[in-house]
Amino acid sequence: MKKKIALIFGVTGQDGAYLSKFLLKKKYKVYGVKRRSSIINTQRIDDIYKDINFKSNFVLCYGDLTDSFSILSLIKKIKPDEIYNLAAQSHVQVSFEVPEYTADVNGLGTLRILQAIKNLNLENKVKFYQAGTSEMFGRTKEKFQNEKTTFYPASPYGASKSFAHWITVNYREAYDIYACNGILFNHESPIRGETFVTKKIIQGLMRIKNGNQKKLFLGNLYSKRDWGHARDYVEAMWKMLQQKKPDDYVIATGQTITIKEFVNKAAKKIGFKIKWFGKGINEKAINIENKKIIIECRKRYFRPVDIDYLKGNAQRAKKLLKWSPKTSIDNLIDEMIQYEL
Ligand code: NAP
Ligand code: G4F
Repeated sequence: MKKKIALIFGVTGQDGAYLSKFLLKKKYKVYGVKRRSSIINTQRIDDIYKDINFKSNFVLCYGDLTDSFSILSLIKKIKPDEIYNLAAQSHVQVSFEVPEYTADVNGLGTLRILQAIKNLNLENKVKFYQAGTSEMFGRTKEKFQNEKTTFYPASPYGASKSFAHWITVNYREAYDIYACNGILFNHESPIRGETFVTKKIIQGLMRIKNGNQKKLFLGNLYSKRDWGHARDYVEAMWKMLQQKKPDDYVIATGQTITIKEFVNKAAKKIGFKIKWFGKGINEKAINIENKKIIIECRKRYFRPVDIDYLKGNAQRAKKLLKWSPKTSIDNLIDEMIQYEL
């Protein structure tokens, strides 16, 4: 039987690495697109080359979502069965600093892939996955967000992803492309980028424990996030492309906790006894054992506007995709700590 071919944009990222390994286990031939960088940044996927069964089915190519030519020629040459668009300027706070670039990569980049599929007359041959996000719900007042919740993005990132979502729906309806939006809530892992809050907290606390760092500086401690494990979430991406009809699905755990609660859980597991005091920007945590302040807040980590509350309802994915999250928040934190050790 002919091997299925997958093309992954954003292969060097957290999800790109998990998805590549997931598809290789399923015997796909995987082509991963990476952009040019001044230093090699393939750490998350280097282990693929150590696996004799994986390495012959894994090919890295250069491309960039801001470059239509590279997208078009890659799709033309590879003729994939499935395209996963995971590439993005994915940092919400950074999107306030580089809004135009964020819109270009995340919004127009998605359009460029869809238009390449159309220009190459592959509408009936290729399936497309778009990496949507709970950030599109933004400042909604809905207590549980699902596929019907109205978008109210609260950052250039959220707005760019909302464009990507709707252009994916539009190409599906206009040209009959098998195109799906995954609306994924926050998902983390040991290989999460170091400037996202979960990784920053665990890495920071571990360094403090080992005497390699004195303090951890954070921003808003009171926003709530619905955190799952990236390993579980990439399975949902694949499942979306194996259905009879394309559709959009929320992927979430249905549990939500504050950043502060996440810190408390991680600190306890790492062996700290901490006590909080102060308010707002002056809120701090001390290590009870030596009375040293180990966590402080800094203005630079607060966003011009933040999303206070995200909690997803993934009932539809449970019912139709037979998908549900396997990793609890406690197991996720344990795994992230273990990795730092
Ligand atoms: P990530 O770790 O930041 O990975 C993003 C990937 O996109 C990296 O491979 C990055 O390359 C690549 N990229 C950035 N700009 C590019 C460009 N101009 N051309 C080509 N590639 C480019 O993000 P992630 O956590 O794996 O998330 C994967 C996708 O899901 C993203 O689209 C993100 O917005 C979305 N999402 C993530 C979450 C989450 O909680 N993780 C939730 C919902 C949606 P470099 O390695 O060179 O930077
Ligand atoms: O870890 P974060 O930067 O993730 P955020 O903004 O929720 O975005 C992530 O999840 C989205 C899905 O909902 C993805 F689409 C997106 O690509 C990305 O993966 O921040 C989480 C919360 C925010 O409320 C932020 O204000 O943590 C708060 N926070 C507090 N201190 C901090 C910090 N965030 C960061 N990055 N760094 C801090 O020091």
